[in-house]
Amino acid sequence: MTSHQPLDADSITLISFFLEHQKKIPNATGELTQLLTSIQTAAKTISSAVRRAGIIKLFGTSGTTNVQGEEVKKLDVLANELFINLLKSSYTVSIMVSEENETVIEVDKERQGKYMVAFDPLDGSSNIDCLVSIGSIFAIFKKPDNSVPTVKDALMSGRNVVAAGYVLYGSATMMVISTGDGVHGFMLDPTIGEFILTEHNLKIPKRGNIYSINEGYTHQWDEAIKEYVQNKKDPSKGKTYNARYVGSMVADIHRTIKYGGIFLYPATTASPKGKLRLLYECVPMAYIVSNAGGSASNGKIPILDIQPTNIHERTPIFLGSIEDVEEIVDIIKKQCNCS
Ligand code: AHM
Ligand code: MG
Repeated sequence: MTSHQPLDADSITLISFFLEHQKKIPNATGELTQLLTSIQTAAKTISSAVRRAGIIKLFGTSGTTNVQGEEVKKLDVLANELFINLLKSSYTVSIMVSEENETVIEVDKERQGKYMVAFDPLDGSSNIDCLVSIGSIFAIFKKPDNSVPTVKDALMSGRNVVAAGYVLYGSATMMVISTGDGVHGFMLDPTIGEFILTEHNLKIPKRGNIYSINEGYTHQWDEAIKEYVQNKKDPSKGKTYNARYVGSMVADIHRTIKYGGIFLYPATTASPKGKLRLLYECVPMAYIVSNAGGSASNGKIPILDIQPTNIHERTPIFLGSIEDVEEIVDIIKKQCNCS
């Protein structure tokens, strides 16, 4: 097949896929499909900016720091503005939470809809300038009622997610989405600017042979994490695992879904609650991985059961193949004598 070969006439685009899904839901209004259309426009635009960043002078820092005290990159700013503006003009969202904004973002009354969206517009910023994969992550929640949106509406647990997904700007751009009915991957065909269904009903292997963690922090881990990672390198403790760590959550999770294994970002002495944020990094990934047959835990309870108390709350996370996650959770429970 050459790059100029036309698509199969029966290719399914992301929007046609969700229109079909919407048809199956009685009383569906089409608002969710409208919202996903806006997210895919943001994703296409960010993908184009990422691919051309070196040429159009989008590498480097914007000169500011965000609420987390992290240096903000020019691409972070662009991606954030795209998400916010496109979601506002979708007329489906009342309130948003972004990694880049200290407080919740409210939509003007006349443009409000029934959804709350939490997103990390561009995750893995430290990988931007060296051309390593980066991504966008989002979770969509339904507001419980039509009341004026408040910060409380943004503090929903993962059990209230109606759809979540991520976009990987890797060797190709891929959007992976779940609305609770399987996990599906759509690859961006740059020749026509459409996301095409290429991975229907992704399933994560029950066990893998890859562990993914920043081992530079070994000295900062609890004993349970040290024991688990040590076991994966010790042939006397069973089959040894391969180590893979991109340092971009979206890339590390996408590989974990495709090949199996485990991704770990535990508490460290420097970050006692872990680094990754619950609402817009951990919950969407936990939702996707759980819907693909894997699991995600903070070491004690499922990530999806955590009730947030702060929009930028962090949590330790262990996520991936069901048996691999069970193994680390058992070691954590054994070491803390919790049941
Ligand atoms: P960011 O939101 O500032 O980009 O940071 C999140 C990223 C994740 O993509 C990745 O899993 C993690 O930070 C890597 O952190 P570390 O460099 O501590 O291993
Ligand atoms: Mg992030």
